[in-house]
Amino acid sequence: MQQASSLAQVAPLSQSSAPRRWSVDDVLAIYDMPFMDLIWRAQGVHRENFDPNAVQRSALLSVKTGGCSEDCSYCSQSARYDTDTERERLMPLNEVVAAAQAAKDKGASRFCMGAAWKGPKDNDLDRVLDMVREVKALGMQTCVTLGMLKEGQAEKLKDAGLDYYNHNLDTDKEFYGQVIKTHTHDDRLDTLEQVREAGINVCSGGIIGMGESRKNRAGLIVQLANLPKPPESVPINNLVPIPGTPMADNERIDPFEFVRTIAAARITMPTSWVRLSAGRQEMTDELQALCFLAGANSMFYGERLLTTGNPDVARDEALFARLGLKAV
Ligand code: SAM
Ligand code: DTB
Ligand code: SF4
Repeated sequence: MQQASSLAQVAPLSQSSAPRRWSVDDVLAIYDMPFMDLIWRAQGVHRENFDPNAVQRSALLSVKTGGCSEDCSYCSQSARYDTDTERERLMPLNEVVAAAQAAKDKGASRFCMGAAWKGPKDNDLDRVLDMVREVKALGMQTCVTLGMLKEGQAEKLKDAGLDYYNHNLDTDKEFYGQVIKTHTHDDRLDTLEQVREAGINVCSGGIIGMGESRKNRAGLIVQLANLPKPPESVPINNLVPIPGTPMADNERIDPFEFVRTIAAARITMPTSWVRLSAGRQEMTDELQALCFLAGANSMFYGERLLTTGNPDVARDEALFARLGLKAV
């Protein structure tokens, strides 16, 4: 691996107030920094913009599981792969509200509801709008991830009180076609634009460990950071290999490469919340601490992600106590 011999070789932070545009080479130079220099720089950017000891916690609930028409190669919920995930209908409103209340009681500040759809049909969206209204009424921030939106749907979500819409670019434009063939990277960008125009906060990130190159990872970071306005929230997922999917036997990525990706997101998107997302269950507490040091300041909280596990609340509470972190 080629390493930058001094900090001076890496593009300096922009002094002007205009958002800076990053090139893939800029971000590759960040990735190439000696690890200690990289962490130092990322932590510096982090401290200029955030309380370094505060971590935001979102709970996740799959409100409609499995049977998805799309072919995303990493996903347990695609109808095209023979996985252990059972198909389920859209959950009743009262069960969703009860789950949100339980998450709030355990200390989550945001409730994120996910649906295995290419995109919502209008009558399904109406039911999700009720969920957003009721979860909001509990005093929680609301987030949904429903796939691609048609015109007018983002406005309806905004009117219902939605705070965040999650829609990941997943990987860079170049690698995207090797992961997903049923829709395009541009389709994802279209939905992000609709969400932005409706005045909803954008949550968009990607997955590391799908067989992409470092250049692809840098490309993803550049595409997120160079959006007209960077996402307010940037989830960085470590692939959870799902038996039955084409990525079931993917080689695990070097944990330091994952930390470098977090640092690259922090440096290029200084005011965004960077979320240490899927894959946390398999990480040691020490690796998670390194991710926080590299600028991650948000996480999924509660024992389940959508269809896979997440560290239980007791483990996370102990981690917060050991590191002196506070939840926001
Ligand atoms: N269907 C909607 C969509 O694709 O936008 C929402 C749900 S989808 C499961 C949400 C995100 O979860 C994906 O974009 C992907 O980034 C992440 N994800 C899904 N399966 C994953 C896995 N096995 N490992 C890591 N991240 C995963
Ligand atoms: C995101 O970036 N990660 C979350 C959330 N947004 C919706 C989903 C992770 C899913 C991990 C695999 C699963 O549980 O099915
Ligand atoms: Fe469907 Fe979303 Fe899974 Fe793709 S990631 S198969 S769109 S649920």
